[in-house]
Amino acid sequence: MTQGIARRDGYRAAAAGLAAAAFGAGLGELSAALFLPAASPFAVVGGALIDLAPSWAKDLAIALFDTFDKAALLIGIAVVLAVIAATAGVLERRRAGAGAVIVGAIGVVGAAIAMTRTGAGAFSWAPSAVAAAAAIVALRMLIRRLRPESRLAAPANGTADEIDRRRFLIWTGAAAVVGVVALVAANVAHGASRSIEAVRKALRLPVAQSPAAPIPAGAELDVPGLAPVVTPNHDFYRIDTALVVPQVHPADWSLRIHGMVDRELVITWDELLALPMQETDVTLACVSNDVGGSLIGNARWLGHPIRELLARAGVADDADMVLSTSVDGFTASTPLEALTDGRDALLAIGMNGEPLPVVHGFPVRMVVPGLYGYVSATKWVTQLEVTRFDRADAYWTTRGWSARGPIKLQSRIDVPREGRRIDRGDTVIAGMAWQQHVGVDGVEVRIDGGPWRPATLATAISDDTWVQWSVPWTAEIGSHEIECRAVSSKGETQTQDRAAPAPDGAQGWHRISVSVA
Ligand SMILES: Nc1nc2c(c(=O)[nH]1)N[C@H]1C(S)=C(S)[C@@H](COP(=O)(O)O)O[C@H]1N2
Ligand SMILES: [Mo]
Repeated sequence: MTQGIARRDGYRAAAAGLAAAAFGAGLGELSAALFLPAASPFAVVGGALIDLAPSWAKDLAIALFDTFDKAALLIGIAVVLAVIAATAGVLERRRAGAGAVIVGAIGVVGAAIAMTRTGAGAFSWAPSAVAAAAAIVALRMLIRRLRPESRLAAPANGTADEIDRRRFLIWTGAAAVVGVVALVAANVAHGASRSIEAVRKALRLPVAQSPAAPIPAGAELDVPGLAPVVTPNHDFYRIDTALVVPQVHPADWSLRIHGMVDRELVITWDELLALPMQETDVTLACVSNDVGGSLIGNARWLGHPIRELLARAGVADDADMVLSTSVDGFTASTPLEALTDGRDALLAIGMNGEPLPVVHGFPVRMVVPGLYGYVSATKWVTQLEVTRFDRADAYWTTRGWSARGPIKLQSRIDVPREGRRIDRGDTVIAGMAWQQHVGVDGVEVRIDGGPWRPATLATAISDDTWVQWSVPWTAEIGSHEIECRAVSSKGETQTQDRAAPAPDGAQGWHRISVSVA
């Protein structure tokens, strides 16, 4: 009998731990959402984990969860917290204060991490402290009702015991409900900070002084299943380390250009808008994009050439790199040459005719043709430091990726889809090819290791964009392997040698299997 009660009380203690944790997490998140959005305990811990995670873990997360990698991370944190909270509940029942110490330690860790994050303020520790304090109070209050002493003190009849347990359940349930409601409210409050979205929507972009030519008529082959040559903003891949998307008000935004320059420069949003704007089509690709992958997209960007700003600041002769910094601490190392050699490297404010979407860097980001995003496409950019590769390292460089990231020649088969069953007879094979700022001269396709056949290239928008290609195929019954390879404008043929994305981009031929029936 006593044993049974003990076991049941063990479960109840674990439940109390969970409820106390929900209560604390809810109040902590709510206080953050209302007063210090950037100091949300979940966000700071998640952000720190992202920054600390080795590259293979990041690759694995992208491979497993794709763009749900961030949701998966938050769920992971919640599960770990739940296990710790349940344990704290059990220990607190055995010994008053034991569970509270564990909860307090978690709070201290959260507060310490919050203080070390980029942009931390004097009170960034506070939401974690609120969370821990609330959880400790709830835990102690709930567990006290389970403690053997209090049970012995109660009259040894079942009715009193029943009432006690019922009260315990009510209070535990109440703590859990308050916690969950607070978490939901925190999310809603956070959503309200989408006021930045409202600011964005109300913005009118300036007219380009040098507009891009219309997309050439022959750029789009109109093959069903083939990626469109201009990627709509809502379909554009998103890669960044930001667990909470930075909400930067244009009025608060400025860009500081400093380092090895003759004169420091600070540009405000209004000053930027007053500068001549240029429109240009650039295909952006992620270095993590595997052969055949989809972490690539093409957009029409509107912005001011970065070389003009660098010229105004006056760059030292021995500088060879620009370290750009985002408001959230992300950094990228861009070879100075790529910003000054005349290519369309932009400080961009527009994407496909709209202000930059918030997830794509609103209000201002960099776009540099010919380089992978991690060394060039800093979103929410606020600083350009002119420096040298032997003096500074960027975010991914310190994590084992190459300091410079020129884009490799690549091609991809979109149609038919890998593993698809298709009907025999006349059909079409189609895909995309790219090597930004070099350009693609041709694509070849072969089936079942046979002879290479030239594909028809669509009209390229420019050397800075990807290009579609297609080739007719009379599919015969059976299973077939299709491969493609591109030839660049420099006459280079895409290498067959396979390489994984790390450290400087994937390479090798895209090969798919289809069965024809
Ligand atoms: N602030 C910030 N900018 C960033 C990143 C980031 O993590 N933080 N990731 C870079 C990487 S790795 C890529 S591939 C591109 C992706 O840009 P997109 O999300 O607009 O497609 O942004 C770059 N700019
Ligand atoms: Mo990337």
